[in-house]
Amino acid sequence: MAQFQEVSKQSSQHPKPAGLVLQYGTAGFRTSAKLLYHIMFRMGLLATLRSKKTKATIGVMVTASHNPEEDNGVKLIDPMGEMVTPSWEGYATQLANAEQDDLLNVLKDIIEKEAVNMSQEANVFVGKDTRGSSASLSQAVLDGVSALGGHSKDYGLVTTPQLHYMVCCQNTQGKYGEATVEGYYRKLCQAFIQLIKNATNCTDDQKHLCVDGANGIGALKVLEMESHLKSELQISLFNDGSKGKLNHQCGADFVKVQQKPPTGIKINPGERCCSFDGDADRIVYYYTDSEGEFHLLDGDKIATVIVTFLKELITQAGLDLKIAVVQTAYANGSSTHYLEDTMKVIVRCTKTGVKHLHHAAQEFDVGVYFEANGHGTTLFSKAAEEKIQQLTEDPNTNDERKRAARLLKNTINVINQTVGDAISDMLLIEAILAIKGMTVQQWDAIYTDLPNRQLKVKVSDRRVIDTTDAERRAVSPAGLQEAIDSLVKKHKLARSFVRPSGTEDVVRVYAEADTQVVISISRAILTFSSS
Ligand code: G16
Repeated sequence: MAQFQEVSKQSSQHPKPAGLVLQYGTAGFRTSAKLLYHIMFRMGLLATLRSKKTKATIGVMVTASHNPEEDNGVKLIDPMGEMVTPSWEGYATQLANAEQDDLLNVLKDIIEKEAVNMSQEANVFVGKDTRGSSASLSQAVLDGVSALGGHSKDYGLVTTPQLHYMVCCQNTQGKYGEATVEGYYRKLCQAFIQLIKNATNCTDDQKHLCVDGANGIGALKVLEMESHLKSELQISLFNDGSKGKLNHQCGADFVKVQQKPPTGIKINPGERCCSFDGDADRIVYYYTDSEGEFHLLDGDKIATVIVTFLKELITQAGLDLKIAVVQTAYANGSSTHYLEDTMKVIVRCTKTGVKHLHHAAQEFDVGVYFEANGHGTTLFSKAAEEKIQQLTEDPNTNDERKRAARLLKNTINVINQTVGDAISDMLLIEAILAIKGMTVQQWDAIYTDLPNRQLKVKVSDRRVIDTTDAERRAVSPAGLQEAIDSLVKKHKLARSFVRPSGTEDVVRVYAEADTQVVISISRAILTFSSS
């Protein structure tokens, strides 16, 4: 077959370093950029097969998100804009690790197992972040697509969630929106402007936000979007990439893990600020008080304010919709208690990785999912969207119910339901705070976080750690969980766990308790883990 000859020829230009083994991790492949050329070419091949199989457009995003500038990576996007299905993650790993002379066999094996019709057309959307290596790596993806005779559309520099959005728009024949970056801004900003009309007495302070762009793609895209906001949100942009290094001492991951403001930002006491990560799929908020103390409003607080807003509107609209919040083991214990005991909403816990949270959230009429690190969004079932739409059109509905339904409709339109999206989340939170007339301090005061720490430990092989119970307990190596339990039981409200990262070559250690003693727990575990 001519296509296979082309694959053979082109793959020799993107050779695999012999012996290199990589896994499709939490969000795709991720490692030092120089080791990724063969992976990119092969993911171009795989995306083409997936497109033929699903008869739909597939997305390939070249990014290493929160990782340092020297790394890169790739995320595969399925037809509805969600992360690629787990069985194809397995194929991705097989294809990535096939030695050069075995590549065609592995490829043919996937074609056979999935009964892929090779004469079916294939379409792949490709995007990239601002890393120096992204241009040549995304070219390798495009080469892979063309080697198997697929069509590609190169969106160039886009945020990861923008590419997810484009894929969904394309495969819904425009029902979800227009598959262009301009179309994305128009849809989100029009909905934001409609929402903000419900904010009476909105002061200039309320309309102002400091944004840390992590020196990445999110900064470029915020600038691009600004004119669509018609001054309803005034953004002071920091870490815009003009001088600083990507994710270095800035961005959502730095702020969340270090629990301090990024460098490169000038914050006045009380001022509302947020940080994006390197591909703008995560966001965290923060402020400093008059004493200079730093206050972080992470993914848990974001989920809480969103679910509060939605629950109020759903009640006002008189709708019977099942709402849930999906979290991971990293969720602060105070947030889970508040959501379950005070808000009385269903809370689910899944493994780390938005793909897991996304699927859990799909089981509800309204599923708000957020990782503590600020990665998340809200999903509405088709039935919920239809009920809301009907209510906006119902001539027999009273004004209060209609207003609530309209607010819900615009809320749905400001949200990117395909994946966590820093820009969309930012617009939603800004609208909620403005409508509720809520300051960042009032939002922060909804509940008080338990003191917590997250550390990274370098070990020779992180895969020796295996976990269960949504990563809350370690099953190997022997003795590790017992060591954690004996430390945890000495402290009030204490909780701790370890898990291997799926994006970095480290083990993550998390601990929380009612006092700063968590630091000693996490240090002790750190000592155990690295020995
Ligand atoms: C990715 C995933 C997130 C996950 C994070 C860290 O985020 O999309 O769901 O929380 O990695 O994962 P891990 O702890 O396994 O390293 P991003 O923003 O880096 O793509």
